[in-house]
Amino acid sequence: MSPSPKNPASETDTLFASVRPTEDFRFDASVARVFPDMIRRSVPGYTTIVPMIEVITEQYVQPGSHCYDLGCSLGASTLAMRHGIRHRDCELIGVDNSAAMLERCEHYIALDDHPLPVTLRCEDISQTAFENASVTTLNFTLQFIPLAQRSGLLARIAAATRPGGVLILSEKISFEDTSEQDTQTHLHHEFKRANGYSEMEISQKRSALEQVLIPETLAVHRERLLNAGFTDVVVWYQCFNFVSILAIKAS
Ligand code: GEK
Repeated sequence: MSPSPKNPASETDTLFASVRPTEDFRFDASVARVFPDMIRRSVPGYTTIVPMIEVITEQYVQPGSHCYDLGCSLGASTLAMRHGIRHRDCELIGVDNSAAMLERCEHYIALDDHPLPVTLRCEDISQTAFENASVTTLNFTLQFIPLAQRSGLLARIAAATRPGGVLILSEKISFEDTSEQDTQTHLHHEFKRANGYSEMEISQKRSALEQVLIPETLAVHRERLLNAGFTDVVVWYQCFNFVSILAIKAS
């Protein structure tokens, strides 16, 4: 079925199912087409974290503020935030630098029956100007930002966040302890196998992501968030080597 404007068809992820040359992973049209299936079968906890983003947004959103979803992809977290925003005078802004992702995101936003407008911006989040924020989400996006840019980005978000506002940061993490690293990596691969991915798919995807998705330890994330200007850092979810963190700016 070809995608219609009203119904962007989502396909099963078979992108790494046959032998292909190792190239860095890119968020292009072929990834956008299979993305909902890919992320659900690859990221432990994703299907729990997204609905919880609605709950957290509802808790921390402030009237007359801006809410940002950075690296919004097809808008799953954007829609969760939208449904958590109870104030009609808020602005919800989704940002992604993949035109292929945003094209599909626009369709999903249009299909969602909710009165709060969503502004979508096709830009690199390292260039995004933030202001008057109450809730910002980086749901598995910071891991794709070059290491040297991460502190500056978080500092700009923290500076633009109102007292009492939050950043929801979900990431794949690494571990200092090699035995813990091995155990968590093994369990993540078992999760992918249980979701139907073959050894070849797991290994080819891993090679494609090696230079693109750079995980860091929880200690590094915690220290960077505190240095950026957030006052409390709470891990609210972990499944294997995937976490979601709430960084709060004290009121
Ligand atoms: C979800 N949050 O479904 N600027 C803007 N966007 C970027 C950049 C950048 N520099 N780098 C990567 N992206 C979503 C899932 S996916 C996570 C987020 C994953 C975008 C990229 O185009 C992709 O859409 C998204 O970040 C990461 O809740 O695929 O594991």
